[in-house]
Amino acid sequence: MTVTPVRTDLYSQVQHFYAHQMQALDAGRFADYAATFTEDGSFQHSPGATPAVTRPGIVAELVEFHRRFENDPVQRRHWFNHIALEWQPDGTIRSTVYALVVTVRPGGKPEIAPSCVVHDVLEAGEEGILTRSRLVTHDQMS
Ligand code: SDN
Repeated sequence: MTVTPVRTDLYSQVQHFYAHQMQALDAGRFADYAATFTEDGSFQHSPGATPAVTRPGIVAELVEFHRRFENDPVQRRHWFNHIALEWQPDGTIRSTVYALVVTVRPGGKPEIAPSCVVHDVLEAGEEGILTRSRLVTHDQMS
C-alpha cells in the first residue's frame, strides 16, 4: 500500500480545524459549527437521515437532533483520530476520520456510542479550511 504524503503544515492545520469545529459542536455552539462548512455545505450525521444543506440548514438539524437531550444532563464529546488525507483532482481534500462519540452524565461512567467513520470533503483556501460535505457512517449499522 502506498500512502501519498501530505504537507505537515496542512495536516496540522486540519487537526487544528477539527479541534475547534468539534469543540464548538460539543459546547452546543451550533452556529459556530455550521460556520466551519462552506455556504452550500452538506452534513449527514447518521445513516438514513436527510442531509442538512447550507449553514442555516445545519443549525436547524442540530437543534432538532439535540431536543432529545433537553432534560438530560449528558455531555457528549466527539473524539477524532486517524485522520487520513488525500488530495483529489479537483483541488479538494478527502478526509477520512475515525470518530468516537463519548457520553457521560454527572456521576456516571463514560460510554462510547456510537463508533463512527467520518467522510469529509474539505476545501483549503485563503481563509483556512472549510468542510464542503460530511457523511458520518456508524459501525453498528454495517
Ligand atoms: O458532527 C459530527 C457528528 C455528529 O454530529 C453526530 C451527531 O449524532 C449529531 C462529526 C463526526 C461524527 C458525528 C457523529 C454523530 C453521531 C450522531 C448520532 C448519535 O449520536 O446517536
